[in-house]
Amino acid sequence: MKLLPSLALLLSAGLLAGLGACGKEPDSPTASNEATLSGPDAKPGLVASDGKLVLPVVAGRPGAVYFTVRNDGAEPVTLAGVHVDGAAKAQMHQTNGGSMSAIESLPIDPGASVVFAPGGLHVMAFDLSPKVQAGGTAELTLTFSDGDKLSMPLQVEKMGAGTDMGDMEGMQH
Ligand SMILES: [Cu+2]
Repeated sequence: MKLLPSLALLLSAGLLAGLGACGKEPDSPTASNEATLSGPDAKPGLVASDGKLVLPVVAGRPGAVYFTVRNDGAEPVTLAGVHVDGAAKAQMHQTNGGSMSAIESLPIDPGASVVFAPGGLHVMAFDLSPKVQAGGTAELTLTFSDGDKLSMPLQVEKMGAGTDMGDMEGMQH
């Protein structure tokens, strides 16, 4: 392979997205496997990291999910839905000062990262299963407007002393 790895990844992503091949990549039965190395639910060109689910102080309240997703692809994508394994329902929220509101979709430009972090964007996970316990893991699945999905592991944590969850308390969901 004479292509740089990152370029090869972009080319693979373009191929999978139906954007057209440049024709320089020789046909090979293994070429189509490269883009699936990170899992069957990996949207080409997107990189997710730092996933965690913070449990509520009071059982029965929603938990909060934080993560980072970076668009390494050549095309803009739009995050259109979220699902948390072990939660009956999940929703993207944006904190605005002392309150928060649900957001339906979130565009991510090529080269851009979107950070879901305390005080800003977050995913609320409602009606958490008792199986979701601190020290364990859960899974977040992002759905994009083109139907592609991206799953990532979440470290499940108790709310720590350093975690600012003050913005969760005033909001009626
Ligand atoms: Cu919220």
